[in-house]
Amino acid sequence: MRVVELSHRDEAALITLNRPQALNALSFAILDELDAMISEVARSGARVLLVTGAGGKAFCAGADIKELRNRDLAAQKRGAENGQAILSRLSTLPMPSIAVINGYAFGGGLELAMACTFRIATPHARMGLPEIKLGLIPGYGGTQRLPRLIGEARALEMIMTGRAVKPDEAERIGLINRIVDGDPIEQALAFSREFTCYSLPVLGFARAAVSRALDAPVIEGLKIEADLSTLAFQTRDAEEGMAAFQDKRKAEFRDE
Ligand code: CO8
Repeated sequence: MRVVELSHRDEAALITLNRPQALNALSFAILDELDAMISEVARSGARVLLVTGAGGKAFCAGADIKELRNRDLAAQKRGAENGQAILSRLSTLPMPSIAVINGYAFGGGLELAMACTFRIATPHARMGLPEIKLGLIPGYGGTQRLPRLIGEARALEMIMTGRAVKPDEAERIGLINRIVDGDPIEQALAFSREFTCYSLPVLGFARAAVSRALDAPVIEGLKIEADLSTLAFQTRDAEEGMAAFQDKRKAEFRDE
């Protein structure tokens, strides 16, 4: 049995962290496999990626704390940079992604979820960055992605207290997009169909514009938006979308 499994459902690729006995904690072996799976998803024809955890109790309880001990500082730095690079590859995949948070998402687990385009959570999910309780701070992107999602004050509160939030608070502060009842994978697929019906490259321009704009002063962000919206006009899908509007019919996008 692999510690990370890749399967496909309709147009979706599904990555499942499969180490439930350790609450799907991110061992170095899991991270390596996750990296390989992300490359496989990039090459696949999938139009959305779902990421979840096996076992029903945890999405992912974070970095494997037992492995982090007794390593020299150079190895710790390489480890943080490697984890960051893997999650950045996930966030810049050609297709959007949804973290299906079906239990605990702590530390590196929440950082993994935050690298996805969207996050949905089941009612029993709990989310937090508890590194401070270990004498650590987040190292897989949490200090950078959390304030972008929920703002500086709330991010500092979560990071400095290590407090876990429940789904209703997570939804209110913008950490997750929605709370889902019933089969979370079915719910994620239903959510994904709200945007996979549109042009994949144009969705990519939208994601790139929003993520670049968050890193840049507004004046540069506006230039990026002008460039990327012009690129959208170059697609056949834009031609089709506007023609379909005028012809009063449903557009048939072909991702080109
Ligand atoms: N690492 C290793 N093992 C873990 C982890 C983890 N993060 N989380 C749970 N486990 C293991 C437990 O040790 C236990 O194994 P065993 O039965 O062999 O002792 C098994 O999973 C089940 O866990 P619990 O018995 O603790 O289950 P509970 O239901 O009682 O509690 C909790 C669930 C609350 C989730 C609890 O397990 C917990 O607090 N886990 C740790 C959460 C945490 O602190 N996560 C942050 C880790 S640090 C991090 O992510 C930093 C990332 C950046 C690193 C950059 C440097 C390279």
